[in-house]
Amino acid sequence: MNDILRFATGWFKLPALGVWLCIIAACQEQPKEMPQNTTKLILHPTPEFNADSAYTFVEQQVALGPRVPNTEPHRKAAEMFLSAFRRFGWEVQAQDFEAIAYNGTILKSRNIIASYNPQAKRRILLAAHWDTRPYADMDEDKSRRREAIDGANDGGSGVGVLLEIARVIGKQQDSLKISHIGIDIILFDSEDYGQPQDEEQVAFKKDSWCLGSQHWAKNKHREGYTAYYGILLDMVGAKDARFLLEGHSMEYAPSVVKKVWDTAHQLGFGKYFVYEATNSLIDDHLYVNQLAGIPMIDIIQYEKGSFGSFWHTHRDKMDIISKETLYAVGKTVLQVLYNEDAAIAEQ
Ligand code: AHN
Ligand code: ZN
Repeated sequence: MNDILRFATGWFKLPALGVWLCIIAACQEQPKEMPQNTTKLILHPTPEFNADSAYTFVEQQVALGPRVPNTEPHRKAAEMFLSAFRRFGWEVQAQDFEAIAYNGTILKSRNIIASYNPQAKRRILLAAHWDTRPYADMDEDKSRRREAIDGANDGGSGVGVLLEIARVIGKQQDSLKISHIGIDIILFDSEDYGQPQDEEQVAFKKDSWCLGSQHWAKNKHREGYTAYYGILLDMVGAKDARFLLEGHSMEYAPSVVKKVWDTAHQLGFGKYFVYEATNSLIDDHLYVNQLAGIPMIDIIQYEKGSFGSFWHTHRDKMDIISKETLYAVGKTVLQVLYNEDAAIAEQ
């Protein structure tokens, strides 16, 4: 009798776990309710975001070659970012560290941190990863899957938009000068060295992506650093990109998602910023949320399980980058920052 009971409960436990996993997966696919643009926002004046300039910043990165950790283009790119932020009048620092990749490779890594108004207490954090993938593991051509990709979109685009934001904010004087909030831009390194998707012999290693954000979240550049909230840009440059409501962003920072998407809609960028839920992703914002405790959202092209057909292939190069998309994202983020500065000025 006991044996039968044990057998019965044991038998029930296995499918029960499976059923739970399915429920969790199904829940993630369900659209989460979000009121669409019910709040009419005041759009405070901002300086112009120059899409040609943002595009040039992407081109300059790609021109160096793939920015894979432990390579010359990677070293050069870091120097280029440091001098660009300095030229734009931002305070800069490099956080150097050694990350250990999924396969044991030691990656000489650098998080690049630029600060505007470093003394201000109320801060907004913007971020993107700057390294590029050492593989094209999703490429159709199997013979080229172990060659590094250009990463114009994946790596280049987010950084291009953030450099342009830093440039225009840095050069303002008088009425368009941001003076109440502080802004930090972190370019995370070693995000894209995750385990290849076509490699089955290696055991799955948790947390093999996003090594730079994991390091920063555990070792902040300033003791006790925190921010009101953060916005991560990842793959924000492709033509006709659509940014959906990503699961972890909705879980940790729903009001920030609403603010950003409402702002985009009011600026006329509704075709890019779509009020539609998509599942939760492992990306730098996850570690900033979980380890650093700063609510951070992800603006990322991801829909129906896909980051775009060019993702992690050799087609991720300059010709998929659209100035219009860069503009929609850059102008939206700039508007959010200026609205935030005006809100604090009015207090
Ligand atoms: C994963 O593929 C697990 N996360 C997406 C993070 C990523 C890769 N962003 C750019 N490349
Ligand atoms: Zn990638």
